[in-house]
Amino acid sequence: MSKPLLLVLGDQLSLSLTTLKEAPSNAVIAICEVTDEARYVPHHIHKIGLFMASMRHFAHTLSEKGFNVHYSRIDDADNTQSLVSEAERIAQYHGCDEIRVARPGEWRLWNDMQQRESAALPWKLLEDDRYFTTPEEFARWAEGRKQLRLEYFYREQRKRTGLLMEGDAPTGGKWNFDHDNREPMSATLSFPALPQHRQDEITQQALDDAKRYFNDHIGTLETFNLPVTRRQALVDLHHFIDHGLADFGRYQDAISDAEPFLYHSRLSAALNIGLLTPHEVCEAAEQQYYKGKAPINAVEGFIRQILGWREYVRGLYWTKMPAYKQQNGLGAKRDLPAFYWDANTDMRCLQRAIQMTIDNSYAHHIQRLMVTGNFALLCGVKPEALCDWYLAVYADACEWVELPNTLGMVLHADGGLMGSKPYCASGKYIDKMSDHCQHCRYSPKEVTGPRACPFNSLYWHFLETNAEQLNRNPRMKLIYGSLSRMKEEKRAAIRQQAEQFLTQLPTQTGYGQAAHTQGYATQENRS
Ligand code: FAD
Ligand code: DLZ
Ligand code: SF4
Repeated sequence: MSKPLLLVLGDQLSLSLTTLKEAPSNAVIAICEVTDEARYVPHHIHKIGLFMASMRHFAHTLSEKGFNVHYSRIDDADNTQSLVSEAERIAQYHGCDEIRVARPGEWRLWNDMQQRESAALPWKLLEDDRYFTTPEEFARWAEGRKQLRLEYFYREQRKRTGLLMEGDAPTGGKWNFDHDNREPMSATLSFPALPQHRQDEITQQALDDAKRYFNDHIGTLETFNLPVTRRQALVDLHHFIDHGLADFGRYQDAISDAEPFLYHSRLSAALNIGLLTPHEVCEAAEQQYYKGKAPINAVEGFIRQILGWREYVRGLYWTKMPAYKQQNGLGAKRDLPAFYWDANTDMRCLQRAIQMTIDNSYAHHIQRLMVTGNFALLCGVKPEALCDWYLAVYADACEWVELPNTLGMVLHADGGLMGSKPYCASGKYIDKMSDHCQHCRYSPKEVTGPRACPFNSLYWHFLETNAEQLNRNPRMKLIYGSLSRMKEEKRAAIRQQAEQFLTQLPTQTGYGQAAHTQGYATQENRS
C-alpha cells in the first residue's frame, strides 16, 4: 500500500482541503514553517505571525483529530527552509513513497512542484476545490473572449450557484446595485468596534518566534489582532454580518482619515488562508437579506466581491500565468516611492493609507486602488516594484489575488484585459470620497503652485504621457477632449509642475535586500 506525505501549505488550513479528505490512514501530514516563504518578499510582521500562529493551531487540530502530523518549526535544526526540499526531507524520513499537495496559491511554487512530478519521489498535484470555480472552468469561460469582463462572469456565477437568485431572475430585479453604493465619508458615521482576539499560548509562542526572527520587517506585533483559528474567524464573520454588512454597500467606496476598517468585513486574510470558506461567507450574507436585516444593495455588493471579483481574479491568474506577470502595457519604469515603506510623506491621504497599512497589515479596497494604487499609476511605478510591495505588506496577500488586482486593475499593465480603462483620478476624487484634504498641507482645488495637490498635475501628466495607448479608448474620450481644449500655456505649467515633483520624488529599490540580510533565522541566531 502506498504511503503518501500530504503537504498542507500555509494558506490551505481547511479541514475540507482535498488533500485531507482523501487521506489514507497511513498518511503523514507535513506543515512547514520555512524562511524562504517569509523572505521572497519582505512580508509585514503581522503576515508572518498570522501564518506561523495559524499553521501551529491547525497542526494541533489535526493531531487532535488523529492525523499523524509532522510539523517543521522555523528553528528546527534540520529544517531546510524551503517548502519543496522540506517536504522531500520529511517524506524520506517517514518512508513515504509520494508527496501529495493541492494547487498552491502562487505560480512559482506550482511550477517548482510540477517539475518534480516524475522525480524518484514523485509529487502529485491535486485541484484545490475550496473555490466556486476551478481554473479549468474559468479557462473554458474565457476561451475565445476578447475581453474578460467581470460582470458577465459574475452573472454566470450567480446562475450556477443560485446565490441571490429567484428562479432565473436576480433577487431584487437587478444583477448589480452599485449605483446605490457610492456614498462618501461623513462625520456623522460611527463604525462597529472590532472583536479583540485572545492570544493563547500557541499564538503567543508563534508571535514571539515571528518577532525573534523577523523583527526588522515592517510593522509591529503590538497591534496584531488577526484571527488565527477557525473559531476566531467565525467570530469575525458573525460580527461583520451582524454589525457591518447592512452599511457595507453604501460606504464601500468611502475613505476615512481616522478609521481603517469602516464597514468592511476584514475577512480576506481568514478566507485566503482557509479558516473560512467563500461559500459559508456568501451564504451568511444572503441569509441576512432574507431575514430582512441587511438591504439588497449591501448584500449583493458584498457577495459580488467574493463570488465575482475573488473568483474572477483567481481564474484570470491561473489562465494567464506566467506571461501575465511580465506585462507592462504602459511601459512604466519608476522604482517604488521610498515613503511606501515608512509613510513619511506630507500628502495626507497617502500618509494615512500607508500608516494604517503599517499598523494593521490592512487597507481597504479603495485605499489600495484609489490612493496608493492611483498614485503609483500616475507616477509610472513599474509593475514588479508595486506588486512586490502589495504582496509584502498585506496579511491577505497571495499572488493569485494580489497580482491581477495590482498589475491589471491598478496599473492597467495587462493591455486592458481586466479593466476597460485605468482607474486614474485627480485629487478631486479623493476630496469627494474622504475627509483627508481638510488635514492636508495641499489643496485639491489647485493644479499648479506650491499648495497644489500633486495628484492634480500628475493626473494630466499621466494622460499626456500615455496618450498614444489611451486616447482612442471610448471611455477616455471625454477627458482627452478636455485635455485637448486646454490652453498650451496651462498644459506647459502643469507638465512642469508634475515633472518637478517626479524629479524630487525619492524612490527605493533596496528594502527587500536590507530585510534579507538582517534578522532572518540563520544558523547563528537560531536558538
Ligand atoms: P471587503 O471590502 O469586506 O470585501 C469582502 C471580500 O471580498 C474580501 O474579503 C475579499 O475576499 C473579496 N474581495 C473584495 N474585493 C476584491 C478584489 N478586488 N479581488 C479579490 N477579492 C476581493 N485582496 C486579497 O484578498 N489579497 C490581496 O493580495 C489583494 N491585493 C490587492 C491589491 C490591490 C492593488 C487592490 C486594489 C486590491 C487588492 N485586493 C486583495 C482586493 C481587496 O482590496 C481586498 O480583498 C480587501 O480590501 C480586503 O478587505 P476586506 O476583507 O475588509 O474586504
Ligand atoms: C506567506 C507565507 C509565509 C510567511 N510563511 C509560510 C510558511 O512558513 N509555510 C507555508 O507553507 N506557507 C507560508 N506562506 C504562504 C506561502 O508563501 C504561499 O503563498 C503558499 O504556501 C502558497 O499556497
Ligand atoms: Fe491627498 Fe491631495 Fe487631498 Fe492632500 S490635497 S489629501 S495630497 S488628495
